Amino acid sequence: MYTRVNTSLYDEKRRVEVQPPTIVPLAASTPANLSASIVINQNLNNMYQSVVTASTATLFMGGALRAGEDLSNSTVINNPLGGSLENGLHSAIHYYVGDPRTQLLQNMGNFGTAARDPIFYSHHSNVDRLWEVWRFNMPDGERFDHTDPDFLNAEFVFYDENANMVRVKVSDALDSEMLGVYYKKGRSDNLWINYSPTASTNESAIPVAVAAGVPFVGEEPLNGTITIVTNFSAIVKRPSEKKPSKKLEVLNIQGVQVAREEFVALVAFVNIPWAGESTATNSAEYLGTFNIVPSADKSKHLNVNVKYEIGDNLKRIGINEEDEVVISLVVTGGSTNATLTIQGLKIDYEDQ
Ligand SMILES: [Cu+2]
Repeated sequence: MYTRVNTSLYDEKRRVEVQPPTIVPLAASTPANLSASIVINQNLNNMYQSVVTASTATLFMGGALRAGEDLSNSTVINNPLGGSLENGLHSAIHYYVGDPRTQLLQNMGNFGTAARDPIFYSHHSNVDRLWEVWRFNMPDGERFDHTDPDFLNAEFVFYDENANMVRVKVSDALDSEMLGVYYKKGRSDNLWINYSPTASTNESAIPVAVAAGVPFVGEEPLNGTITIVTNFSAIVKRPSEKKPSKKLEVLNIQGVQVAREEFVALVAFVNIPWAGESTATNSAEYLGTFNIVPSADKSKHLNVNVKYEIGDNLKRIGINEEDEVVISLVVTGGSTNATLTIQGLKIDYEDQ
């Protein structure tokens, strides 16, 4: 219904290549010539990794918003900005709907213009719906939002339908029924909720990585910043003690810095030292994607931590006792000017 020209739902500034019946890929690295069934499998795994295994509020939503933080220019290093829902799924749709014939992927591919496209409102309703599915419809039971009072009491100012200014707190928006919104769980949700990614490798890639000279990288501060142009692999230590049953094993890509001048995606894999732009994202080695959508304000610049649960991935590959794993980061999506740097890599146990 959004494609009918001369209707109020139409916007000419959209990517031509992903008009129906083409299926939008959720990974920016997806080559254009893949068959629909491969794109569907990659999308199902993307959904699985971004919603099902991202079981904590921090992994799924990002860190709790605190008073005074400028979200579009965050330098709060220990507070991940956005989680898998926002940086992965949500931003992928912004990127793919935005029109590459325009300078800043207008309209949807740029946060300064996204709401000019009517599809924005359906997209954001679906993002809100996925939050609800994450809260109440996951196989491991109910999940919980941040309880930090600084987050719950953070306020935003809006105009209501009578053009009066109203203040809304985060805590006012947590119960969708209170907002008068009811979401039905779609039958197709079961496809990704129950998706079971198979591994493309079946043993630890550490010996291969060591032989190939893949470097060991520890947590920040390192001796220097690591610049990633296209792809980078590292051997990363796992915690030495056994994982307590109530904790999650989490990779923390520390201090990701990038200018927000153009779209760029950071794709993470485990146990594939040769991972590159064409590595498929439908297997258990895929951890997730951080999609950085450009900002019209050129002074904006990110400095954030990016976290992915990796315990489920390692279990599916069959890596249990190994002390180290190979982590690969692929920079893709943008033109070659984007410089992305990181400050360290750390694997830790985090509370569920
Ligand atoms: Cu959005």
